[in-house]
Amino acid sequence: MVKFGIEFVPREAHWKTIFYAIQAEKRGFDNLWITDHYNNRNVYVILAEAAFYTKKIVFGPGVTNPYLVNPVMTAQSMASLDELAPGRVVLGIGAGDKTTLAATGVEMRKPLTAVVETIEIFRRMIEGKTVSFEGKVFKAMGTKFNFKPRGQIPVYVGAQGPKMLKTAGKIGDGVLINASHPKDVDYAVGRIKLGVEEAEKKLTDVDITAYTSFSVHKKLEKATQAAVPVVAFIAAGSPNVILERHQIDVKKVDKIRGALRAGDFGGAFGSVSPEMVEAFSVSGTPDVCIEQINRLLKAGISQFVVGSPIGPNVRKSIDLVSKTVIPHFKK
Ligand code: F42
Repeated sequence: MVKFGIEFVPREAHWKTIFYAIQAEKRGFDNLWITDHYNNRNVYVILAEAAFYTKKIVFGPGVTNPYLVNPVMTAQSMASLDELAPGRVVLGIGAGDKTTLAATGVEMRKPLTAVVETIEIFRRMIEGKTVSFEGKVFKAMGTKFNFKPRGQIPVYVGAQGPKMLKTAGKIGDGVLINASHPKDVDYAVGRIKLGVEEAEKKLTDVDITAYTSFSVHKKLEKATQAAVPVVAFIAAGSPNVILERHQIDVKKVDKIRGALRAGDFGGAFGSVSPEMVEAFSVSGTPDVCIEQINRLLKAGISQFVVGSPIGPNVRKSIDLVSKTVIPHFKK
């Protein structure tokens, strides 16, 4: 049965995120993902609070990166979190968001290698081993915890590029695909499959997760309107190959890119077309969302993540998803 996850960007006060997390758990969500960017609230502070205020939801960073947080510190944070909520934590790790990383001046060197090495160090530390590791990006020279970690923690890899997707299939317990459209998920699953085969695993051994931009409201117009700002940023950040996959005019997206660079948000959002909303979000009435989720299920996902903006009113939209969308798939 498909799992439902929910993503929160902790740019709001901690108690608001936790309020929504409690609501999501009560309303039947299986997974809680908190994004990690230096310019929002700290992901582990929010997750620690979530550990105390929730009982069964599975949660973790979605996703942290190896550049701002060294692999041993990721292992330490996750092992500590696992003591607060035994067996309920999962690690989401990715290369890191280029734009926010650029602002810190930290160089994003060999992102694929960095993610692979992080997972290697992470897993060994979590198993309580003394880690001696000499990678191309990271080193661990006899690192070991002064406490006994509880043991294995599943690792989900945030991936978009062809190599990262394949690697995620090969070494990940799950993959977080940043996509909302079956065309993109189809492509991703094809790449993940290659990695799964290389590791002699089954596709069902990997939790294939669509990390979507989602917006639901009883009125279609209100749902899609709420998705527009997020879609503008996704379209602007999409490589041209993805725009071409959706037959979106690159010139129109260049206009959005220019407006965003100039700080003209009105102009940027005003240039978002219905095709862009279709390509880069799951948005609409509950029935429309159900239809779109069905298409993603056919493309091969096992977890659907309700991501930003969730809807014009987050609290009401969580309720609406829980009353209409989740029961459709979990009856
Ligand atoms: N990023 C954040 O910073 N915070 C978040 O909360 C967050 C959430 C999130 C959720 C789901 C998801 O899928 C992604 C998310 N991201 C988040 C973004 C994530 O951190 C990455 O930026 C995003 O997934 C894009 O990365 P990518 O998978 O496309 O990989 C990039 C870096 C890439 O270039 N991949 C190439 C590929 O083909 O997949 C591989 C490049 C390669 O092989 N490099 C070589 C190597 O060894 O690393 C080196 C080549 C050389 O230069 O020598």
